[in-house]
Amino acid sequence: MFTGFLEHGIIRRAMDRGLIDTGIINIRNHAAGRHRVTDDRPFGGGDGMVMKPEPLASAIREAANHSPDALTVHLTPQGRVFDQDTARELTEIDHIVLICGRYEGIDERICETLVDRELSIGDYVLTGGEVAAMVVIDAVTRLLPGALGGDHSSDTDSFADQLLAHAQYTRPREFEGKAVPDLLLSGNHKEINRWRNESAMIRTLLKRPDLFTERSLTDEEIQILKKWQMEIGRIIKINGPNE
Ligand code: 9D3
Repeated sequence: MFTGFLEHGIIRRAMDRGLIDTGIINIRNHAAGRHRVTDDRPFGGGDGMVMKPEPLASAIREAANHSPDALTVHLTPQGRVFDQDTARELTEIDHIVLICGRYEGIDERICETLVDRELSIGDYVLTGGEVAAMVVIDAVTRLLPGALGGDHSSDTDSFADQLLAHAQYTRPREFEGKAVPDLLLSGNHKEINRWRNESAMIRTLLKRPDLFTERSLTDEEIQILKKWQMEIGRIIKINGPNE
C-alpha cells in the first residue's frame, strides 16, 4: 500500500533530498506460527476481530530499534482529528512511528503502554489506518523546508492558508466559450493581487464560511466584505420584497 505513495511526486523528492526517511514494518513478520496470525476474537464476544498484542508490541519495538526516541502515533477513528496545526506540530518531531490498525481495532493494553498519541483523519469510516498514515506523511512532508522547491514559505504563515485559494486560470485565454478574467491578463500586479484576495474571500464565504470563525480579519479583508455587503444591499433595495 505504501510503495506507490512513497515513490512519486513531492514525497519521492523529499526522500531523495534526505528531508524524510521512511521504513515499513509488516506486522505479519512479527506473528508466530505457520499461519502468522495477527488477529483474534474479542474477549466478551461480539462481531469482528481484534489485533493481537504480541505481534503489535514486537513490531513497535522493531520500529523503536530504528528510532529509540520516536513518538508513537496510533491512527484510529477515536483519535483527535488531524488538522493543519497538527501537521505543523509534527514537523518539529524527528522520529515518528505510525501504527496502522486493521480489523475492529487493537488490544487496549497496546494503546495504554506503547502509544503516545491517537489521531483520526476525519469522521468517516476507513478499512484501516494505512491511508490515514499516508495523509499524515503527505501533509507533514510538504511543510518541511525545501520539500516543495522554490519559495513556498508563504505557506507556513498561518494566515493566508486559513482561506480557500483564489480562482486559478491557465492557457488558453478562451476555453469552450469561457474567457479568463481580463484583469489577470493586464500585468497590473497590484490589481491582480487585490482580485486574488477578493476571490479567496468570496469563495471562502460561499463554500466554507466555517473557516472565518477560526481567524480574525485584516483591514483589506474587511474592505472586501464591506464592498460586497454594499453590493448585496443594493440588489435587495432594487429587487427586494414586494409589498
Ligand atoms: C464498529 C466501530 N468502528 C468505528 C467507527 C470500528 C472501526 C472502523 C474502522 C475500527 C477501525 C476502523 C478502521 N479505521 C481506521 O483504522 C482509521 C480511521 C478511520 O476509519 N477514519 C478516520 N481516521 C482513521 S485513522 C484510522
